Amino acid sequence: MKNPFKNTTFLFGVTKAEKLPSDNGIEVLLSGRSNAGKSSALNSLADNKKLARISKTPGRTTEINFFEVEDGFKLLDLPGYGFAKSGRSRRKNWGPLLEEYFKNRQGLKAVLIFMDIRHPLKPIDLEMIKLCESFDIDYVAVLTKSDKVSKNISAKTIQQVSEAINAKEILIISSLKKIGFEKLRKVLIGFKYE
Ligand SMILES: Nc1nc2c(ncn2[C@@H]2O[C@H](COP(=O)(O)OP(=O)(O)OP(=O)(O)O)[C@@H](O)[C@H]2O)c(=O)[nH]1
Ligand SMILES: [Mg+2]
Repeated sequence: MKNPFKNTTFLFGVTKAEKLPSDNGIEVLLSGRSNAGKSSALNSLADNKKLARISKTPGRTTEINFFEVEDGFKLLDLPGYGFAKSGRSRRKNWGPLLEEYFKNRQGLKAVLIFMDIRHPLKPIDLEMIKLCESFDIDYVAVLTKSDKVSKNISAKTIQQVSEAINAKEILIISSLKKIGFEKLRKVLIGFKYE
C-alpha cells in the first residue's frame, strides 16, 4: 500500500502567535522533550530522511514547524521543550504561543506526546497533558526508541503509562528499526475522520 505520508512537505516555521497561518483543515501537534525523537519519527512516517532536520544538539529546533501531509491535513513539529539550560527561557516563550494556539484552533485534532521509552512522563510531559485536558484535546503517548529496551521493559512501561494517564492510544516506535509506523499512520489518519 502506498504510504499516505510519503508526499509530506515542509511549509514554514512560526515563532509568534500572530504569525500562525489561517485555521484551515486539520492539524496534529507533535510534542515532546527535546531529543525524544519527534523529527526522526516524522521522517520515518514519511519515509523521507530529509524532511525534518534531526538535531544532533538537543534543543536546536526553535520554531513550530508546519508540515503538510496533503491538502487540509498538517502535522506541526513542536520544538523540544524542557531541556537543560535553554529550557526555562524557551518554556517562557512557548507558554503564550501554545496557549494561544490551543485556545483558538478549530483544526487542532490531537497532540502526540513523544517520550523516550526510558524516560516517560517527565514533569514537562505532564504539563502538556494538562494543557490537552484543559482544552479537551485528545492526546496519544508515543514511546520512542524502543530499540533501546527489552520487550519486557517495553511492556512494563506501556502498563505504567496506561495506568498514569488517559491517553487515547499508547504507541511504541523505533525510528532506528522502523517499528510501529504502520500503526502510527493509522492512528493519525483516523483523526482525519473525527
Ligand atoms: N536508538 C534510537 N535513537 C533514536 C531514535 N529516534 C531518534 N533517535 C536519536 O535521538 C536523537 C534525537 O532525535 P530527534 O528526532 O532529533 O529528536 P527531537 O525530538 O526532534 O528533538 P528536538 O528537535 O530537539 O525537539 C538523535 O540523535 C536521533 O538519532 C530511535 O528510534 N532509536
Ligand atoms: Mg526535532
